[in-house]
Amino acid sequence: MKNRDRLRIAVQKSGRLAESSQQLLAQCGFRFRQSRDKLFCFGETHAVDLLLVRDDDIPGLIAEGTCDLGFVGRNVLAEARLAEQATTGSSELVEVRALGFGGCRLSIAIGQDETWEGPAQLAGRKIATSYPALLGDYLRRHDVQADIVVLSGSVEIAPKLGKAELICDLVSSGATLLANQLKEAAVILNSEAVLAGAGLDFVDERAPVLELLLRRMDGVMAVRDTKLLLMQLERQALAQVKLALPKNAIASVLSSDEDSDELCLQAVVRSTLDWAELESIKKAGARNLMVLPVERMLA
Ligand code: PRT
Ligand code: ZN
Repeated sequence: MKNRDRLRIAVQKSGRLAESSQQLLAQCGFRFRQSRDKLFCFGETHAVDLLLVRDDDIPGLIAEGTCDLGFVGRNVLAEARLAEQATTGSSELVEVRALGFGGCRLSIAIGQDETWEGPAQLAGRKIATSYPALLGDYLRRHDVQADIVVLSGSVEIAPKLGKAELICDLVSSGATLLANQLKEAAVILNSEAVLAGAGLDFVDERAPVLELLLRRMDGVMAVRDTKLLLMQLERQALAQVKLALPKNAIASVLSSDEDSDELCLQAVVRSTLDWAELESIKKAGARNLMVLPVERMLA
């Protein structure tokens, strides 16, 4: 492994993952200055630089050592990993963290009139996809032989064009399938954006920066759905109010005057809170309930 004093991360230049990836880095306290050609971002706050590229190039850049890490869909990473394993016998590409955005599924879709009875139904049929390694792996695992037609884009119109009978493509809302008279039959892979890497046991200056990045990312992700609940209540209502809080809430009583009957209660809640839940807390005796977003947490 080449020694380097700055960590280099590949990020999608534009597309579905671009904004959320950069936003996550900003939430971690990393600031960058973009080069004039907009392909490189120099880290101003830490020894971390970004390379802005097409998402399909990210696993290759990591595998060859040009970048140490990358923000990429699990679908792209898993496909590249399987393809590398098929050609070289192994792959060092790994998923370091799941990032909780860019969620979608890689699924097999069939005609709307067809009934799905299981993978055996795929035998001998033509399936169009941009993910031949993942589809091939699925077919092998189910002991089914089918004809994979590799397309780089517009997979959903392949059946209409007569290029294939079925498709295996990314689905999120399902609207694209519906518009093309197709329906989701089987999920091959549940995907989201991930932090990808390879051989991350650095012995140079990248080691402490990587540790800092991961620690801060974990901190940001841990509080993503966390809310801080503040409320006032009378001491005698405390037990009832605590019972009305969500099960995972961590509650503490804030009171400047130990003898006072008027208390302030704070609760850290690791889930979203809907109106009905707030109303039942109020009914139990809480007043002036406030729900505040939590930006950071250092455990
Ligand atoms: O230019 P570059 O090569 O970098 O970008 P790209 O066009 O190849 O990728 P991009 O930006 O479209 O997607 C990047 C990543 O976002 C994917 O690899 C997935 O991990 C993730 N993602 C999440 C999706 C979707 N949701 C998604 N819905 N990627 C693609 N789609 C497409 C899908 O291919 C289909 O055409 O959206 C359509 C289906 O959407 P629904 O909502 O109609 O089901
Ligand atoms: Zn792409």
